[in-house]
Amino acid sequence: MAQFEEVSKQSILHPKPAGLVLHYGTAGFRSNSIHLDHIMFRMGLLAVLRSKKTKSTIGIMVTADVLRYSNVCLFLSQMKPISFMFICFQEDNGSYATMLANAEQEELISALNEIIEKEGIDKSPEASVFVGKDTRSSSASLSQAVLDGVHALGGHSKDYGLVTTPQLHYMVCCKNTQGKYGDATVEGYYKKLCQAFTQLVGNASNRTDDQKHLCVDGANGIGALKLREMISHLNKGLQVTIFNDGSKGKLNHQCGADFVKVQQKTPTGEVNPGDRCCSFDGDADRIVYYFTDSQQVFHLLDGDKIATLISTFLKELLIQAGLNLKIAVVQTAYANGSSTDYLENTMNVTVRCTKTGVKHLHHAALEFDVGVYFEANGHGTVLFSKAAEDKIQQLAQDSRIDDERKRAALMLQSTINVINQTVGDALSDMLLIEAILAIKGMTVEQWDRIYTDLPNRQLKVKVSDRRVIDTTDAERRAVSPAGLQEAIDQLVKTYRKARSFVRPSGTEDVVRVYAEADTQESADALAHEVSLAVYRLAGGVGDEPKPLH
Ligand code: NG1
Repeated sequence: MAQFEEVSKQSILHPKPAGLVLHYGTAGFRSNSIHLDHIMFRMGLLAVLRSKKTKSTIGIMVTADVLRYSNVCLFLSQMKPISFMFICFQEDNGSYATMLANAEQEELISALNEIIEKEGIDKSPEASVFVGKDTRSSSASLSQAVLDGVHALGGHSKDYGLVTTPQLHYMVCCKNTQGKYGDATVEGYYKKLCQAFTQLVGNASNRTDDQKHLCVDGANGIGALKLREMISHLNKGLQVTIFNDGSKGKLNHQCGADFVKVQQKTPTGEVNPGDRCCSFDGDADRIVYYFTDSQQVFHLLDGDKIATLISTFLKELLIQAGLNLKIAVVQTAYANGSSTDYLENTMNVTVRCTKTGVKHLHHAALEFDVGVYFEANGHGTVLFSKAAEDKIQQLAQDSRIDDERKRAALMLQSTINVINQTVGDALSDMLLIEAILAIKGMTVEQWDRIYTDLPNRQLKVKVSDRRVIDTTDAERRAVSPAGLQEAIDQLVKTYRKARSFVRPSGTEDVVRVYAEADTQESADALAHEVSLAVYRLAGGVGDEPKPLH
């Protein structure tokens, strides 16, 4: 077949280093960019096959949210609410991608044929692939490799150039819904979100300039660039000071959502006491808020606090609108115990816990009329079922209802439009949070006081093979190696209000340890003791973990 000849010819220009084996992890392939050229080319090929099979547009994003790595995410944001993020073929969970990525040069065509046969792919439909990239220096050549792969197999491509990961998800969704979700352009994205934001804050009376002011740490990444573009569509409805905007500092270095969440401190840059601040991550799909008080004490408002604010707001609106829709919050084991307790026992909201990784949260959220999902690190969004959207739409157009119900229905409608339902999106989440604070007339301090986080600590342990750790119960219990869970249970018993779990990271070669307890000293001590147990029972390498204090 002529196309396979082209693939063979082109693949020589994107050679696989012999013997290199990479796995498709929590959010795509991750490695140093020098190892990724052949992967990018081959994911271009796979996207063409996926597009032919589903008769839809596929998105490929060349990005990473942590320093050092580049990764490639493949996704299909199809008819909402079916958004298959990061999954190459619906059921295979990345195994075709892994097979294709690791096929030696001479095995590539037979690997492609195997996928075509197994999936019964009809080669005749046209294939369409959207490609985006972030600001890191390796992204330009890597995204070219993706485009080469798409073209080698005869696919059509649209190169969006520099965009955030959530923006590309939005484009793909718009294309696959024939424009029902919005215009598949960056301009269309800004218009949709900003119009909805402006309508929402129209419900906030007497908003002062102070309340409109927000300091944004752009993590020296693509988010800073795109936020600057978006501001012009906001008609001064939000006054943003951007720092770590990429003009000097390095991507994610001493800044960004992950730094702020894990280090529990402010990023590099001038932040005044009381300023309402937020940090994006490198590819702008996560956001956390924070402020320092007059005593210089740092207060973090992470994904759990964000989920609480949003779900409370939505629940109140649903009640005001008289709509009987099932709302739930989806979290992971990393959610602070206080947030789960508050949601379940004070807000009476259903809470679900899933494995780490947004694909798990996203799918769990689809089971509800309104599914609010957030990882504690600030990665999340809200999903509305088709039935819920229809009911809200009908109510908003119903001329027989009273003013309060009408207002609530219209606000729900604008809320749906400000949210990027395809994936967690720092820009969209920021607009929603700002609108909620404005409507409720709530300061960041008041938001913080909704509940008090249990002190917690996250640590990493290096082991020779992190796969020796196997978990169950949404990663809250370790089933192997033998004796580890018993050791954790014993340690947890020695602290008050304590909880701890361990799991192998899906993105780094480490085991992650999480602990929370009634005081920071106890959380730190427990995290250290559990790290030691991991080190001793799961094949730790290097020096033994040292106490934090
Ligand atoms: P791993 O490395 O599997 O823990 C991390 C984050 C996830 C998710 C992915 C993808 C934590 C504890 N883990 O996964 O929540 O965001 O990266 O970026 O924050």
